[in-house]
Amino acid sequence: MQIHIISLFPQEVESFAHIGVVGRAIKEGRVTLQVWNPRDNTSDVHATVDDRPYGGGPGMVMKVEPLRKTIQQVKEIAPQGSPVVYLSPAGQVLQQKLAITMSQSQGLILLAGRYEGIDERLIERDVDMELSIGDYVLSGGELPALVLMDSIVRLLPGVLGDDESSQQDSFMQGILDYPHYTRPAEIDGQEVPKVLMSGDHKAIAKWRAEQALERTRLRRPDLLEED
Ligand code: 4GN
Repeated sequence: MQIHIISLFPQEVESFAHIGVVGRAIKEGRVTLQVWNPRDNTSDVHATVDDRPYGGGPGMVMKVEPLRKTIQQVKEIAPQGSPVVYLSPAGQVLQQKLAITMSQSQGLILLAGRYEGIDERLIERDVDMELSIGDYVLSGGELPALVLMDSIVRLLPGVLGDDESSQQDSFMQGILDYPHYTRPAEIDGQEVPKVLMSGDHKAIAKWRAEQALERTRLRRPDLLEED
């Protein structure tokens, strides 16, 4: 999969991208990451990427032209049909099933905004999908782009080994994960549930399924409602 991230802070993206599971997937060539700076597509001496909002108000707005030129550049090398995704609190909220769908794509073009936002005409003409990672506001779209990338890359074939398989993850079954324990068997009077030490694999699977369902019922009953 080709992932392209358009950002005014390419070092922020690079500094988080080459760590852990995602970093390994890039190193192994299962994913390519290219980061593009719209400032490289300016022609004035000040390399202007933002301007004051029409109608007044605080802050600055990202200009259309440097972003549009950058998107066109990326589209020249990205696979046909790679969607342009703008990370924004006003977008559709990311869920596991959307990450699964997006993991089928050959390429993704992620647009990370800054300041008060992007000129709406760029969004209308050049963006395929507006996506949010949750109901809160951040100072830039870089972290949301990295969150989206992580949620997708870990689903790609071969990225996770058998023992870290995403099939076992919380949400892949549509419910929360069961609780996990490792050695020692007792810490300050807190014991590991006995069934996990029994060696009875059927009983362990049953206990874990019950725990997962019960904590979903208590913490996230909304996940158990059918849509
Ligand atoms: C996305 C972007 C939160 C999200 C963002 C989110 C940068 N904050 N919930 N901040 O996915 C205006 C310009 C705010 C870009 C945007």
